[in-house]
Amino acid sequence: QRTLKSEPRRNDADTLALEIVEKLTYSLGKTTDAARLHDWEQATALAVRDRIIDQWLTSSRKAREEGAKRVCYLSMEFLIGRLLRDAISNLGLTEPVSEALARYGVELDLVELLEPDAALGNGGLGRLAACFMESMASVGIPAFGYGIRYVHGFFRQEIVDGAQVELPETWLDHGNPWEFERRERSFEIGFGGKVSTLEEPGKATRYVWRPAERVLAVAYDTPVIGWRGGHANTLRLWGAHPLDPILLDTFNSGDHVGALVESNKAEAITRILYPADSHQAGQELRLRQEFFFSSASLQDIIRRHLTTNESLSNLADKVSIQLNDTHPAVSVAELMRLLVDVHQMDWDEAWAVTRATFSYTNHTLLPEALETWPVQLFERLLPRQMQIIYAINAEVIRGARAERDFSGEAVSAISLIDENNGRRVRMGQIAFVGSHSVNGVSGLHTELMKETVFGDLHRLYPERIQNKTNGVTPRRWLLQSNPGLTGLISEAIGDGFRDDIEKLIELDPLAQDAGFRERFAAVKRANKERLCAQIEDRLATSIDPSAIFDIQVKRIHEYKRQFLNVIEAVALYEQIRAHPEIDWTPRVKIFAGKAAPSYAQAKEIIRLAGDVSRVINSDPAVRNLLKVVFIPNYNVSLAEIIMPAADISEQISTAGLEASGTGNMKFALNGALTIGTLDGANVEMLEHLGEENIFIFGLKAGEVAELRRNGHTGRGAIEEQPLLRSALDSIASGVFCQDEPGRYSGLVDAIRDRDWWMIAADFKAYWDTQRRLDALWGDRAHWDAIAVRNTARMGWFSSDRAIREYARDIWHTPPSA
Ligand code: 26M
Repeated sequence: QRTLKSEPRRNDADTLALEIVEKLTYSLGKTTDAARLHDWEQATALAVRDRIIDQWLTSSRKAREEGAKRVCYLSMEFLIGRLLRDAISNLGLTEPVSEALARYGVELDLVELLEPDAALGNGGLGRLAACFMESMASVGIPAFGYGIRYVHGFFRQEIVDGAQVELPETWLDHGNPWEFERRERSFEIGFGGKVSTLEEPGKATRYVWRPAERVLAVAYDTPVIGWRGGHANTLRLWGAHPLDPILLDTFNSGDHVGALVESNKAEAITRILYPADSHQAGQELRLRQEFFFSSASLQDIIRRHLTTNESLSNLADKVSIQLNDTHPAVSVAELMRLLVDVHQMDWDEAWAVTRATFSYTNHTLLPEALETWPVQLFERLLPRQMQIIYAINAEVIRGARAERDFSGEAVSAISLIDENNGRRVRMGQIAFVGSHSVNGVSGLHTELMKETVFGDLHRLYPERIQNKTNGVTPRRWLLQSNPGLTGLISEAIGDGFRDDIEKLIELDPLAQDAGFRERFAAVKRANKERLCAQIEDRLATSIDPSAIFDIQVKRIHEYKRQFLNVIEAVALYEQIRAHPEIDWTPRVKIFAGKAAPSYAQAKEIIRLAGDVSRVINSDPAVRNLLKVVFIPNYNVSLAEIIMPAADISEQISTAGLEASGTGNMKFALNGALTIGTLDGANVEMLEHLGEENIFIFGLKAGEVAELRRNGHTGRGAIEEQPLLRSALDSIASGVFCQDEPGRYSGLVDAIRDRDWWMIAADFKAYWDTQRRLDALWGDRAHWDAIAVRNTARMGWFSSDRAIREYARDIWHTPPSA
C-alpha cells in the first residue's frame, strides 16, 4: 500500500500558500479575492488535513503490519474543542502557515477563531478523554477512541435577566473538515425483542437474541495527530442511522409522515449529549446511547481482530479496552454475548477473555452520580444482556461465598443487582467485576474508592484497584494557549521541554532571578490584558489588569463550592465599605461554568454571582478594589484564554468529593497560585510544589466525614464569625436582589440548618488564606517566584505521564514514538 505522496512534503510558506490556494480554488470554488475569512479557514484546514492523512495512513498501516496491541478508549464524551491550532502546532507548521496566510492579508489567529468548538462532553471526564487521545498519539501508542457523534453537543449558555438559559449547540452546521464518514464501516445494533434457545444434543444450550428494533451505527473518523506529527490515531464516533431511510410500504400507502417515524427514532439516538455530570438522568434514551456505542465499538474491535487472527481466544493480547466511567459498562455483558452467542466461545473462556480485555476508570464517588438502571427497563431493552448479567452475578456471588466466606450484607453489597431500591442494575459493579484493573484518578480518590463505594469488592479482589492520577496535555494547555510563556521558557532553558515537559524543572532556579521573574510577570500581564479585552467584548465590563485575577471556572456544583467563593466576595465587599482606611489589595473575581439544566441549586448560584456582581461593580464606595464577573458560555476555547491569565486558581471543593480535578493542573502549569482544599489531585500538587508554593486550607476528607456523621450544622460557625454572619444575612435579606428579597433565603438556610458542603465550617480558613494571598501580592518578588516554581514543578501532571502509566500498568503496551 502506498500513499499518494510518497515523498515527504515541503513545509515552507511557499508550499503551504500554494496548497491553501489550491484548496480554496478546487475544493471551495473561490478565488483569493472573493474568499471570506470562513473560506480561508476551510482551505487552511483542508491543506493541513492532507499532511495529517499522510501520517495517519502510515501509522495505521504500521500498527496493522506489526500486529501491535491497540488501546480502545471507550468514552461517552470527548470534549475536544477546536482542532486547527492543535494540528498546525503539532505538525510544526505554525510559522509557515501564518506566513502563507499573511501574504493574502489573512491572520491565522482570526482564522482559528472561526472553527466551532466541538463540545462533545460535559466537563472533566470528557476533557480528560480528549487530552488522553492527544497524549496517546504523542507518546506513540496505537489507539482508537470510541464514542458518539452527537449532532448537538453541550448546550450554549446565555445569561438572561441573571439566569442561565440553555440554547442548542450546532457545531456541524457548516460541515466538519476533520471527519471522514465511513459508510462501509457500519454495524447493526438491536434493541428489545426476545431471546430464544436452541438445544442440540450433546452441546451447550445456545441463546439467540432476536431484537425487535434495529438501527445502523455508522463510523465517522477523525484523525488525532501527535506531537511533531510522529504518530496519528483515530477518534471513531458513531452516528445512528435507520436501516431503511423510508418505509416504502408505508409511504406508498399514503402515510408520508409515518414512513419517516422509524428513521427519526433511529437518528434520535445520537442527536444530543445529556448535559448532566453529577446525577443520572435515568432516561431510556440514555441507556440506548450507552448500548449503541458500546455494541458498535465491540463489533468493530472483533471484526478487526478477526481480519488478522484466527480466533478470539487471544483478543486480550491484541486489545485493551478502557471504560471511561460506567457509561460504557454494558460492554461487559455485550462482549460476553458476542463471544458466547455469536462466536460460540465457551462461557468460562469468554469470561476470562472479557476480564483480561477490559479495565475501568472511576471518576466519582458521589452516590447520586452512580449509574443504576431499573431491572425492568434493562430487561425490556436488552433482554439477553440482562440474562448474562444474572449469570455473571451468580458466579461472582458463588465465588465470594466459597473463596472469601462472604455472607449476608457483604453479598448484597457486591451484587450486580441492588435489591433495596426497587431492583436496579448497578453499572459500577458490572464494570468492576468485568475488568482486570479498576483505577481512580488521584491518590486520595483511589484510597476513598477502596474505603467507600467499592469497599466490599475491594475485599473480594484486593489486587484490582490501582491509582492513575490524571494529567493534561502540555501542548494545548501551555504551548498553544500560552505562546508568550512558551517563548520565554525556550529563551531561558532551550526547547527540550517541548518534547519532555518534565524538563520544565530547569526553570526552578530562575525563580531567584529578578530579571526572569519580571519577564515572567510581563507575560502574565499580557495574558491578563487579552482576557480583559474578551471580558470587555462579551460583558461590556472594564476591569483593571493590575488587580489580582482570582478565577474559578468549572461546572457549577454544590460540592465545588462556588457559593463559598461568592460569600467571600460579599464579606470582602462589606469590609471594604466598612474600612475605607485600609489598604485593600485590588481583586477581580472571575467565574464561569455551566449548571446542569435540572440542577436548581446550581442555577441559583449562577444567579447569585450575577446579582452580587451587579451590586459590587456599581458601588462607588468600592473604588474598583473589588470586581466580580461571571463570563457566560464557558467552554474549551474560553478556557484556553482564561488559564494563562490567572493569578489565583480556586480549587476549593469539599474535601473528599472532587475525584481529581484537571483545571487545577492547567492553571498551575501557567503560573497561577492555587488556593485549595486537600482534595483530589491538589494533594499531589502539594507534594510536587512544596507547601510554600500552594495555599491549602480547610477540613480534610476524614474530618468532613466525621462532622457529617456527627450531624454538623452551620449554626456554630456562623455565630462565631461576624464576617460570615453578616455576609449571609445580606444575601438572605435581599441586599443583592431587591426586586425579590427572598430569592436566596433557601440557599442560606441550607448552610445554617445543615451545611452539608461545609461552607460555614471552612469559611474562616478560606478567608484567612485569601488575606494571606493579598499580603503576598504586595511582595511581588515573592509572588512571582512562587508562580515560576509552579510552572517549573508541574511537568509531572502531563497526560503523557498518565498515559505511560496506563500503558505500563494496565494495558501492557509499549510506547513506540
Ligand atoms: C451520567 C449519567 C447520565 C448523564 C450524564 C452522566 C455523567 C456525565 C459526565 C456523569 C458524570 C460525568 O462526568 C463526571 C466528571 O466529569 N467527573 C470528573 O472527572 C474528571 C476526570 O477524571 C475529574 O478530574 C473530576 O474531579 C471529576 O469530577
